[in-house]
Amino acid sequence: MSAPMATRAYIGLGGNLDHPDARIERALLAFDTLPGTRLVARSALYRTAPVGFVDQPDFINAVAAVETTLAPLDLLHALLDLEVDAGRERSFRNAPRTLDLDVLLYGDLVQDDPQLILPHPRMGTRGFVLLPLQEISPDLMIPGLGPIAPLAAACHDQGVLRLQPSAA
Ligand code: PH2
Ligand code: MG
Ligand code: MG
Repeated sequence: MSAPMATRAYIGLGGNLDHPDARIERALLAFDTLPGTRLVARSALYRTAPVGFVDQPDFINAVAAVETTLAPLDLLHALLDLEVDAGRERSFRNAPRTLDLDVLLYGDLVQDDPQLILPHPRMGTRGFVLLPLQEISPDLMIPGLGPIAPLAAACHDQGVLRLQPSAA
């Protein structure tokens, strides 16, 4: 029997409460434990100024690429389960959080499903997404938005700092 087709999906990781750097590293390892899913690339960690609700601590952000046979909504729900495992509580929009896992892209899929809009509707202007995404996929074409390079170049004043990997 042939293996089911895998799709490359990009996932944004972020958090700003209770050791977000360790939580992000743990989530990256957990992607390999999801059914039909393996991590194929990850960015460095970035320290980023909060966007939206600004009166909160800086975030740690990263972006990962996975190959997955999960359908888009199944991937979303698996990620939401990992958020719950990490102690995520939802109080208000853009509130501080332990771990946020967003499906940014699922192959070339463009969809308006209110449960999961793809590409992620705010990714085209957010340096905390675009700069780590460009690190792992510099030639990426974002459906509906075009090449990543000019979008990322427009975000260099957003307070996004690439952190050096710490020595083990
Ligand atoms: N996530 C948000 C809103 N604002 N700002 C930064 N720097 N990083 C985030 O991950 C982030 C944010 C909503 O999910
Ligand atoms: Mg988010
Ligand atoms: Mg989210």
